[in-house]
Amino acid sequence: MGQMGARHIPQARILLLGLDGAGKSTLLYKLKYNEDFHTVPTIGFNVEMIEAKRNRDKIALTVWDVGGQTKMRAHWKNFYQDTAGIVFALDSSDIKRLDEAKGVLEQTLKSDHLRGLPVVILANKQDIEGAATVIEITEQFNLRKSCSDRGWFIQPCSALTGAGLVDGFRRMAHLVKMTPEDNNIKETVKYIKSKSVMSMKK
Ligand code: G3D
Repeated sequence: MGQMGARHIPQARILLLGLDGAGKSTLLYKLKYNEDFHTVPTIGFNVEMIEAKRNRDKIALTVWDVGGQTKMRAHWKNFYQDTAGIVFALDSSDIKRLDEAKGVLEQTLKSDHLRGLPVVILANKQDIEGAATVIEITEQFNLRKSCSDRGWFIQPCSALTGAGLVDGFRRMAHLVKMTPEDNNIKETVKYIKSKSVMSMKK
């Protein structure tokens, strides 16, 4: 699909968040070359537009990976406005950092700008032996409680093999609420140009 086509379908901005090392860049890259999804490179290597089916309609998800290092997390809130959904990537194999990820997710979901927005948790790195399962993560993160005020889903996946990725983003396409004001790519470009923090991306 060309860029021209992408302009004519509704778009939703999705923030791809998670700790550093969770696999965000890898999964965006994998999606970009996945035949099940058409993606259109937009304005930077960490923003991808994914065309997804939502019932019979097509919608475009502009997926923003704004970096997970501690210094970048402080800037996540600059991207919250106009966000329609959150994809939170986890390194399910890094058991030692699961509590840190839980804390960061909880903190993120507390933001007023993100109130009620759907969240898809990608339990990434399932290809690694000993990775926490979605059942274990659901319990450890107390997701039923912490996400009780929004649509949510936890998807096992591997950014390395690609398994589960398309399903995760399809799930998000179904969960996002589309409104007439949904930002289009021009608005998105304008927005990011106004944000100097992009230069701080790792
Ligand atoms: P980030 O963008 O969230 O910081 P990256 O994370 O995409 O840079 O991934 C961090 C490391 O995890 C990379 O390894 C990457 O190859 C690896 N990785 C990402 N997803 C998976 C996965 O599903 N399975 C496995 N086994 N590894 C994964 P390096 O060695 O380059 O640091």
